[in-house]
Order: sequence, then structure tokens, then C-alpha cells
Amino acid sequence: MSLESQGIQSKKPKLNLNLHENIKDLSEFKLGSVLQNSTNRKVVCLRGSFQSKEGEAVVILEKTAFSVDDLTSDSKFFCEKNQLEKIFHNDVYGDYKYFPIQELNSIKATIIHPATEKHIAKYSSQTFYIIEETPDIYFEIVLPHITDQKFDLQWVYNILEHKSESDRILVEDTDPNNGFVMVPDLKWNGEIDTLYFLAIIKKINIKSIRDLTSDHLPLLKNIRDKGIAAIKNKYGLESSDLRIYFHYQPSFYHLHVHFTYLRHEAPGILTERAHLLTTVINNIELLSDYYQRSTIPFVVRENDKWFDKFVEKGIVKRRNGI
Ligand code: G7M
Repeated sequence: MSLESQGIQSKKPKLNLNLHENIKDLSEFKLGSVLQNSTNRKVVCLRGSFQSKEGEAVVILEKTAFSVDDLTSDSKFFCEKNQLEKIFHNDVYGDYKYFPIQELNSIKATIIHPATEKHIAKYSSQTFYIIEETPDIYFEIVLPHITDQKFDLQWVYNILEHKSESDRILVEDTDPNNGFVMVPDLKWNGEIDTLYFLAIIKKINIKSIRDLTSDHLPLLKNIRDKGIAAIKNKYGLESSDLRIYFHYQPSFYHLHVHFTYLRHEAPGILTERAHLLTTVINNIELLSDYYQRSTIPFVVRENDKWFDKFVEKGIVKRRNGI
């Protein structure tokens, strides 16, 4: 049964759907402002627009990690086509700029167009606060916000219905209760060193870990076992090489699990956001309604729409001018 026939409609605006079909370079991108420049992660997030295209755009450029596979002694990293430009040398120390050939020198680009205010807020640098979310806060503030905001899940349904990314599916289980689709995360550049998959469940009524009970143990164990087996089969990694986790809060409310390479420090793995799948399973096995009874901390940004509600209720205090 299609998601439309279950009454779930696309909320996507019908604008400019062809940008991603034809774009070859960024010459038509008109930069408005730099939303964020992370010198640590080597990511820059830009706001702007495309000439003759309606709506705003967010462009994220990321210098990618080295791949060990490219670093063999006969690799193109060490050939004469690459330019080495000396800045200075002093005794045994030399400081250079190195310009490897184009194929070794790509930048990962993510383009969001048309971008909404939510996208722009998400990629802007902001002040963060921790909220200790009790079940009462969840029902009073968080759940109504999730319901009101009508998060656009069209890209998720496109994956589940094989309308997009179907050629990227690593593993799929079509069972209506315990099934899921596993695809490379949008952020992954395909290098094994930064391996990153996303398992998206087939069922449509589980928003986040808050909804999980012992009824969902078969689903969670199925994702764990089949996801690990698929990664082992294709990439030769063991379960002990993987960090498998949920985000709380997630950025979209249709349950999904992150599978990343343990040695890759993916964004969103800090303790205030990541919940290991095995810990979640263990907690539910100990107490079926663990996630309905728990206080679950999460981080909120000052520019998020719901931030003011937490301030109004006295749950968090705005830091003045800091
Ligand atoms: O924080 P949260 O648990 O909601 O993580 C959502 C994940 O979905 C992030 O890691 C995103 O990079 C990933 N993601 C977002 N979009 C829009 C897409 C998409 O269109 N395709 C894929 N494969 N991953 C996405």
C-alpha cells in the first residue's frame, strides 16, 4: 500500500524541482551570507540563491577526510602532477602547500533548494541549551510542537517507496512490522573511513525513541542484526567496528537508526544526542515503558521555533548577550 493511499500527503512545494537535475557547477549561486564556518569540521554552510531560480538555497561545502585506500606507496598522492609549494623551511622542518590532482581533491557539496526557514536555522551557528525533557514536558511542549510543525517527510517516503535512492539501498526488509530500508546517509561521501548508513523503519507511527516499548524489541533487534550483517557482507566490518545509535531529538520524526564507523567522529555522536541501539534495547528489556517514564535530555538552539516556549515555562533561561 502506498503512503499516499494511507492518507499521508506530500508537503513539498512544487517549485524548482529541476535544480538538481541540471546543475553542473556553482556559477549561478549568489552568496547571501555565511551561516556557519566550522574550522574544526572543515565545513562551511552558505545561504544564497540560484540565478533565475525561485527561493533560497543552502549550500554546505565540506573538506572530506583522507581515505586510507588512496594512501598506498604507488598512489596518485605521490606523483609529479601534484604541486608542492614551499612556504619556508627551518632545519629539519619544512612547511608546504600541496595541490593534489583534481580527483584527490574533491569537496563534498550538499545543496538544499528550495530551502525553508527551518533549513536556514538548522545550518546557522547558534547558541545551544540543554533541556531535561520529563514526560510532562514531552506531552506539554514537545509532542504538540512535533504535531504542529508537520515535518516534511517526503524524502523518507520516497526512500521507502523506492522513488529515490533505490539504487543505493544496502539492505531492505519488507515486513510491515519489523521491516526497514537501509541507505547511505546523505552526509556520507562513500569512503569507508567515514562509513555512514541510515536504517529507516517501514512502519509510519513511531516518531522517536520516546515511543519505543517492549513491543518494538523484534523491530530493533531485526534492524541491529540485518544492518550489521549487510555492512559486514559488503564492507567487511564487524559489529564491534560500528557505532549504532538514535538521535534524540531527531531532525525528523519517523524512527531511524544511524550506523557509523566507530573510528569516524560523525556529527551528532555526543552524549547529549546519541543513544546506542544496544542500550535502548537493554533499557526496554529491563522496563517496557522506560522511554515513556524517563527524563531524556536534548539540546535546543536559541533560533529554534520552540525555544521561546521553554523560556516562557521557566524550563530554561535565555543567556543575555552571551
Ligand atoms: O538527526 P537525525 O537522527 O534526524 O538524522 C537524520 C539523518 O538523515 C542525517 O544524518 C541526515 O544526513 C540524513 N538525511 C537527511 N536527508 C534529507 C536525507 C536524504 O534525503 N537522504 C539520505 N540518505 N539521508 C538523509
